[in-house]
Amino acid sequence: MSSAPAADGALAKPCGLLRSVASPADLRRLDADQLPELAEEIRAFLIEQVSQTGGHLGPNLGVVELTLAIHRVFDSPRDPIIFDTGHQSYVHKMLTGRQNAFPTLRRPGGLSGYPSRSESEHDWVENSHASTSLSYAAGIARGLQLTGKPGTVVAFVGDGALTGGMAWEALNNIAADEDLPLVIVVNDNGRSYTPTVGGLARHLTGLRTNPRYEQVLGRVRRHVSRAPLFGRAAYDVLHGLKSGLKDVVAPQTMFADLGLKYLGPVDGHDEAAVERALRHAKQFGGPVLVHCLTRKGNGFSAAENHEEDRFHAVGQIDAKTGAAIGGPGAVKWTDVFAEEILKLGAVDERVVAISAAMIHPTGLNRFAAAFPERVMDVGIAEQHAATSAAGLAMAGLHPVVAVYATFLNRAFDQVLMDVALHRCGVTFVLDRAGITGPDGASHHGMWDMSILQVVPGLQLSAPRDGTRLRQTLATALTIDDAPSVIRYSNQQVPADLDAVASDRGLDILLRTEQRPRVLVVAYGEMCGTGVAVGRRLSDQGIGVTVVDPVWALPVNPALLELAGRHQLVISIEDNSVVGGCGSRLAGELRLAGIDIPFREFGIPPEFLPHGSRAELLDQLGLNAQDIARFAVEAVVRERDARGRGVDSARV
Ligand SMILES: Cc1ncc(C[n+]2csc(CCOP(=O)(O)OP(=O)(O)O)c2C)c(N)n1
Repeated sequence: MSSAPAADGALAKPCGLLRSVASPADLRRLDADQLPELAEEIRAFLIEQVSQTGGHLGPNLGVVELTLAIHRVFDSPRDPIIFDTGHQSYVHKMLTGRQNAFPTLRRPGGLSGYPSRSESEHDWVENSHASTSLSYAAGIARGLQLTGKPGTVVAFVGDGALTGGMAWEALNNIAADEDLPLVIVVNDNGRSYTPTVGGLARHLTGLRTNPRYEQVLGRVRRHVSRAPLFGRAAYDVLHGLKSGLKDVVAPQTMFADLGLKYLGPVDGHDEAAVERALRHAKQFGGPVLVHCLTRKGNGFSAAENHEEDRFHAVGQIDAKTGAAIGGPGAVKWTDVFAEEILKLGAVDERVVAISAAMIHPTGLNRFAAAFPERVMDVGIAEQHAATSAAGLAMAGLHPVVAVYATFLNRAFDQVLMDVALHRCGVTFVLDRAGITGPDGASHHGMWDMSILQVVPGLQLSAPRDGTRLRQTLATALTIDDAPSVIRYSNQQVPADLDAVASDRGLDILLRTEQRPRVLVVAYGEMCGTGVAVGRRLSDQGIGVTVVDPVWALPVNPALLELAGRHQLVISIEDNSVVGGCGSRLAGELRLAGIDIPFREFGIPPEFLPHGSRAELLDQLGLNAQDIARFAVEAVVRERDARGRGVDSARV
């Protein structure tokens, strides 16, 4: 594996103890009484750096002591540490030789905002879709056993990520394997973005808030730290004591009833206490769950007091006050949706909204404030969100499921079988579609239009501007016998782009006076690029029509007919070019016997790195200049061929 990216420009300058820690081995050499000072330096460093680059500040401030303890007790990378989601791995990065690269965090070519296998051998998993850590960890632990390798696997998982179905499937499986060398560290801060919801959250809160339990646990900890016992014996003492306590002070049977060994709750900001618990867990030799209580944003009052999300993710902020730098941002697609769903919901009581732990980021917060009883936060559970939406539709409501485009991948089968097969009127609103920017490969929303093509009856629109978003959302809420999908990016909403004509549901955005030769079909936000391509062609004397299909699915027969009147069709979308809207249209034309040269422009089927949307689109040639150049060359080639009496290019 290669090393961390070189920091271009300013290097972060860690000071004091932090400077002396370039690896977990350096950390282990420190005396225990030096650790509080180190923790303080780490927090100061995080605040200074992330306030400039933006990133997941609150989660990382909350896991400083946990991460220190894990790296002192376990021997990474021999003991693999798997971070669930991975947004809370900054401290781990700092302890594994990457402090200097922090000024490049989330910048093109710079340090990733998640673990990254190309950055460090200490990073095993870089998928930032939540709730996977226990499954990865179970697999690696079994793999170590089967291949006779030493090592204990650590799965580091938040209470939010524990609400996901995959986590429960893994727990069920792990509990059945008594010898699995696996320690599950639950980082319970009571929050996902907002407070974690559901029965599990209620159960954990019960443990967290029972003062008597905490007092007694203090005594348990002291007892255990003096106990001259190791491995299972030590665990049994601890567990025996706890079992005796639990019925008296706080019913804690859930994990134990599942068959999992449970240690906790431990104060996650008491490094020594966490270290002790982890050593016991490691010695036990089988799967143990260590329940640690932390505060998101700990040590930065602006974060600790931030009601909305404890600085889960910030842009640039003032490092002292936490105030956002730069005034209120421009209007984004999310803002338009937030306003419109509120309006539509006010006049239509059938409208209910479902969020998978992301009420604020998807813009459902205003609707939730106005109609609290009509909003369901189901936790990080996209699959359940989709199928429960089908249930709501069966009960006569019109659910709107608002998720990030990339996370809909999780719920593909539910959209297909539970919603579409049952002809349920559910609207899926996909935010962060297309290239999302600094969150990298697993966050780019470039798969949805491909996977949704195969869903029978599904209707999909990628609106090109705010007005079209309002219109298509209103239409979607009237579709009561099929899934409907609206998708848009995380960008500023572009200025309205009015049609010059409309044709049976198609919006014609540009039509030149010359005989139309080239048809540009543009989807969603790429309509702006489509019109720019059209202008360039027109400037070269090439007749062109630019069309926004408005509803990409089902394919409008009028679009096939329009295409048939041109000699070259170009499609532009910010989705994978494989199986996307362009490829679907090309297939439909072929099926209809309309034989026209067709070129799809979209994102190649690659995992794209982090970077700004504009830069990445440019690198991929998804800009007016490159697309227009292709079209002009194709037309010129055809003219030349015709001049030579050849009929091959046919453009
Ligand atoms: C499948 C999926 N859905 C949604 C998200 C968006 N998301 C990122 S972090 C997060 C909350 C995580 O909460 P928790 O695991 O408790 O970690 P914390 O941030 O509180 O440390 C969510 C919902 C995601 N990463 N993956």
